[in-house]
Amino acid sequence: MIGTELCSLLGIKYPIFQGGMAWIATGELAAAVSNAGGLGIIGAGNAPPEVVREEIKKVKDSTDNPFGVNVYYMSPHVDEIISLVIEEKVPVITTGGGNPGKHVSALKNAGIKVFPVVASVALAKRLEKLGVDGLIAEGMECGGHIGDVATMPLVPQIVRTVNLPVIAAGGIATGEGLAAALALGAVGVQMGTRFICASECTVHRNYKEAVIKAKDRDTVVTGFSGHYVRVLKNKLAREFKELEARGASKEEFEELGAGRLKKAVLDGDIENGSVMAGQIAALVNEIKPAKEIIEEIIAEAKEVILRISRYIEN
Ligand code: TUI
Repeated sequence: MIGTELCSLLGIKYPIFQGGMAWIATGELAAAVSNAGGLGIIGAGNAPPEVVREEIKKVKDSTDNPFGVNVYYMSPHVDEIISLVIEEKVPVITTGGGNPGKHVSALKNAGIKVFPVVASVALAKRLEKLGVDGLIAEGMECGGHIGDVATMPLVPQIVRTVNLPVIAAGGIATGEGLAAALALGAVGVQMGTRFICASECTVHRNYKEAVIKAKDRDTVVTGFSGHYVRVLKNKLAREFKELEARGASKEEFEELGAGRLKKAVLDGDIENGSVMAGQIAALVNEIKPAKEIIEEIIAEAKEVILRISRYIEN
């Protein structure tokens, strides 16, 4: 067993969060992860509240264990999603794509645990002052919308700056990654890419197969200043690179990107869709149930920690 203070804080068996990926992290996946002893998280993305309410219902119908919702701060529905999670008494909220500061006290008053994703030390400091319960330090190895610091330098800097539980994210999919995160001072990990390939993940099969096929250099970062997105290389990624090369405007990027994640996730169009995945995709090699993924990672991490402890000489 590997248990950390994160487990007692949230009432979960293992210190593993499943990334709240827009379109990908549905109620089915979140319920499977929570039933397996991790924290399953629904990705609200840009979805309207009625859609997210349905996903919350699916989780509540399938598990009594704690679960979360990820609120994406670039969504036009942020305020409504915050009201929804309060009304539904969702146990844990993670946030991404912006500063959730203005909602922290309302969420805390409702008894919700708040774990914002941060990609910088500056935002970590500001959010600690507002009373968040913990932070997810996300390095730029991860898939989707990214910051610009890698996990290995980001996590210990945030751990040394704040007095809060820190969860490491970005580039983690195995027990070695979990052990490394603990070594950096984190009390848990968040994994997105690995859970795309959970059997319970409802993403199109082509998307899962693209992740499984990916090798070390198969992701690329596309976008414009302040809005960078890591995806698997494909036709769409090449089109984004052409926009970058000719210094296209924010509007042109937004136009090219509109609806592309949905196209990959639901239609399985992995050439013209946005196939968001982290650099660790190369270590994701099979589709299996969330429970087996989690148990394998815990067993591997235990082995790694025991193995490296033998390097200590008396
Ligand atoms: O949010 C993510 N990753 C995501 S969201 C997403 S949905 C999407 N769909 C279509 C196109 C683009 C995105 C895909 N991947 N990760 C969490 C994250 N948050 N990474 C970076 C940040 C972040 C950025 C700025 C957090 C806070 C922040 O604050 C700026 C400030 O105000 O200081």
